[in-house]
Amino acid sequence: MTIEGTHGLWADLHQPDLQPENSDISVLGIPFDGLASARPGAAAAPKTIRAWSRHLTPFSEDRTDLREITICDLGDEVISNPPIDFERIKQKIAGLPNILIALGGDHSVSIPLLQGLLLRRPKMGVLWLDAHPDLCDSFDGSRLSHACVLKRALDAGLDPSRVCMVGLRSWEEQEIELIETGRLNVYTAQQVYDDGIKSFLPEIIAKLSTCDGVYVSCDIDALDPSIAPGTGIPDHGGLGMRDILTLLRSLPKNIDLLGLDVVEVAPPLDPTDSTVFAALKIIMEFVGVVARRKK
Ligand SMILES: [Mn+2]
Repeated sequence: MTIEGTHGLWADLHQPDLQPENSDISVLGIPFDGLASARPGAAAAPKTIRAWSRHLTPFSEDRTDLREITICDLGDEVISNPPIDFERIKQKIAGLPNILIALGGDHSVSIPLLQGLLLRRPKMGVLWLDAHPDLCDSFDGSRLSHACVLKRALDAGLDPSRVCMVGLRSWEEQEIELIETGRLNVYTAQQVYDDGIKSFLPEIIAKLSTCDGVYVSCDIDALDPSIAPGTGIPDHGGLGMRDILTLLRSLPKNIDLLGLDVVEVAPPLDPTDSTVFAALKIIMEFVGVVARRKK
């Protein structure tokens, strides 16, 4: 697919001569859906998300000029042998000098991202936006499945009390004990609907403020499927877009932002491309948060 844009890549924020060392944000695509348990399609996301990024303006909702920010798009990491390729990505992320925006892929691609960031920031916090906790030790015969992502991060040393999970609403039996007794901070989609995201912000911010950096992992299925239907396992009763944007916008300056991934966007499953635009909304408003901090 070729989409002619009215702007350049990443709404003009990408420039070809940039390196991670002299830019604010690095973008990395990981077009891989080989560890999704149902309905692949997320491998097509990086290409489609980038293509439509050329149609966005360089302003966030509150009219922050995003051109304060430079984005270095590093292109795609190809996965042909997950254990080997994940190790390479982990090392690359561990050495990254700026803020990461990663484009999945199924959620398994976040395994090396989280592991790599933990090498840099052992007391890292994670804001986990997802319908699912991904706490299975093994799933479908694989310990690298997209259902095992957070479990692998805990194994790598991520402190569960530094994890805030928002939007949860679907559980495997093997995950329930960790959810109920594992010191993770859980805010279900039902709680957010009943009490509003703002009622949980003070607690979430307090937890994340004790960390030496915060990473946001956003499975697009955190959103309700009426907003983002193009994903492998849609689960109804999900978050609204405003819930996620309010969360991102509320992260205070004293929280060092390490990056964001947006995963499980499956363009072939959504002929309207609404799911791709939902991903872009989250990405560009995250850029807005970074831009406001730079002022
Ligand atoms: Mn999920």
